[in-house]
Amino acid sequence: MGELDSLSKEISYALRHAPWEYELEMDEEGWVPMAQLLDGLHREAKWVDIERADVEEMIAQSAKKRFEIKDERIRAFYGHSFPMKIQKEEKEPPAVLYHGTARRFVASIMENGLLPQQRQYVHLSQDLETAEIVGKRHDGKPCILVIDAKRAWEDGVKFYLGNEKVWLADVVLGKYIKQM
Ligand code: HQG
Repeated sequence: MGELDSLSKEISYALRHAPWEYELEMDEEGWVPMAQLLDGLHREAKWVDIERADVEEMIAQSAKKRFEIKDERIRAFYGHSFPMKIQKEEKEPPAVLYHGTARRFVASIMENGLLPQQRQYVHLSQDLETAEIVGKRHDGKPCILVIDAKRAWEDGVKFYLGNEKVWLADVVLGKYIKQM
């Protein structure tokens, strides 16, 4: 793993899973002061020289859009797992969304719906290619599920914006899901 990938993993861990380990004060939208994040990272020998410019370079080089910097603050777009639920912007979804998953999870998903599991939200993909990449993390031959987001939205299911390729939802029932 390259240095920038390693930095992305570390910051994902800090902003999505364990902000307290880095003494971060996070607001309800997941923002933390950049200076606090850098201070937290500097306590580890590996990251003692890390500067804002390195974080910016990591974000620019990454294939996935995981973080956002605005003025003096940084946040993760999605993926959070700690108990304090991050408030996401509610938005009308595209008519169809996708979810790539393991074949072994499909029966349970069709019966119980897509559940957030360890995370705060269910993660959905804007396009097939993204769903394929997400699914491959769980299964070499992932199953792609097609979500009738239009019907779910019309029925009052809430969707939230992650980044332009990742959408979030609380739970998606099996009646809105078809296997490709
Ligand atoms: C499955 C990565 C059984 C669900 C990715 C998934 C994404 C069920 C797994 C982001 C279920 C959770 C999130 C049910 C859901 N029964 N299994 N009822 N409901 N599942 O990793 O969506 O690289 O928490 O299908 O690219 O795979 O970290 O979620 O397989 O955008 O930036 O439970 O994380 O982004 O797995 O991935 P995950 P995900 P990063």
